[in-house]
Amino acid sequence: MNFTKINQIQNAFIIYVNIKSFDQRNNLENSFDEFKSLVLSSGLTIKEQRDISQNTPIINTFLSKGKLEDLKQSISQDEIDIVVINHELSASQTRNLEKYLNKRVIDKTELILDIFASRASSHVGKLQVELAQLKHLSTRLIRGWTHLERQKGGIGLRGPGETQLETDRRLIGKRIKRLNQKLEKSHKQKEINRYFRRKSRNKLVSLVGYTNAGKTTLFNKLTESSQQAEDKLFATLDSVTRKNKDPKHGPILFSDTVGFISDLPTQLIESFKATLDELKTADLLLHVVDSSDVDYKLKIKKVNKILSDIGVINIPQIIVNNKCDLVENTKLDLLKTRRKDEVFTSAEKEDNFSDLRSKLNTVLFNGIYNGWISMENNLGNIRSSLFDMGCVKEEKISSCGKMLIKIKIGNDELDELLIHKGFEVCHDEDILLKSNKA
Ligand SMILES: Nc1nc2c(ncn2[C@@H]2O[C@H](COP(=O)(O)OP(=O)(O)OP(=O)(O)O)[C@@H](O)[C@H]2O)c(=O)[nH]1
Ligand SMILES: [Mg+2]
Repeated sequence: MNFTKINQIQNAFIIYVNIKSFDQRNNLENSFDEFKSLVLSSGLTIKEQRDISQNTPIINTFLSKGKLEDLKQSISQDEIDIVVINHELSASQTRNLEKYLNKRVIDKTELILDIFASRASSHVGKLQVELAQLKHLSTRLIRGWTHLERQKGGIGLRGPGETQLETDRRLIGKRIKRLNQKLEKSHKQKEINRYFRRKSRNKLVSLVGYTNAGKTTLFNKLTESSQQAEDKLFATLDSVTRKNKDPKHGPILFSDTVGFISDLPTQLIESFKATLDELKTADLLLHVVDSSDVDYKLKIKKVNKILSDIGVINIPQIIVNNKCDLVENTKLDLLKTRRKDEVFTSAEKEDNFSDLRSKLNTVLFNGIYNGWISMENNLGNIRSSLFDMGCVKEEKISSCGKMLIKIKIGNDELDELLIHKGFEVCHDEDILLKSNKA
């Protein structure tokens, strides 16, 4: 199904509305800037902008009559192609505003959906975005339908326009069903991948955080990957999982995910459910924060709220204060003394990665054992799983024919293996003795 792309239209008049009756504590200090970044990310040019304040939203038009009148005078009919508002509008509010201003009007939801549509590159990503767009569209059609039905006096008086609406609704319903079926298949594949991961005993660490915090930059450094990291909102849409490349870590898989934003459209959350569901299976979340951002505290709360809304609860989290290279040293020192559990880094400059590594190893593995073990020969299956986990560093045979293996493994995992009869920890001196005799 084709959607009209808003970035084909060039000049935007953007309206930032501060509604005083809304909880002001929930308002980001830089929310006007964030709104402008969103508009620019969609490909539009900001021709004019208005920052207005209003006590409450008006049911029919969202904006008050006085404000609307003022806007109508300001919007140049020749230069402006589209009007963008930083709130979610109902279908009828959009329609009424369009009629009044004689311009196409889009709200924040439509703007974000469009950015997602332009960024989606994988097959699954594209399906998920189309599903979100259709769900959004279907709520509008339903509202449009009831509106017309009421106007014309109900059943029996349906005109040709209404029949078209009915057809549209049926086609949309059919397409939504089909998309859900296709996505179901890819969910199954994900479940299989999860099963094999658990079997391989690799730990899964998911990078989460507000959009543009630096998740992909950190992910690339940890896994020696080259995913696209950009100074753009929603640069990443598809989650990617790769093995850690640093020998100082235990067996870990890192997963880069889509960034969050305040008021993420519910249709998107629903459609990206499978991708987001993966977060529930993570052993640890690295919550990446842009520490140079004035709103970082509120953004941490917003990310945690979305995580709890999608059921990602009780998963250990390490806050990674990123972009520390942009923070003043005295401020940074103060923060570091106050928040000892958190990591302070610059993903770009690879600052302080040793602290990140040691915290990861402590949380995931209760520290790391790096040394020799000995095993009876009947424990060949444990030997092969140690190889599968990538834990084995060296291997020898002892004088009495036992397997001697140098491993690097989490202490928790080691404790589990020590339950097996014939599996023992050896000291380096024992190894020299035992293997010298061999
Ligand atoms: N100065 C500085 N810039 C950084 C750092 N880490 C990331 N950046 C920049 O911040 C911008 C966003 O980085 P990304 O890694 O794409 O951010 P993200 O969290 O993956 O963003 P989304 O995928 O949109 O959610 C890019 O321009 C990076 O170069 C850092 O430590 N210091
Ligand atoms: Mg990213």
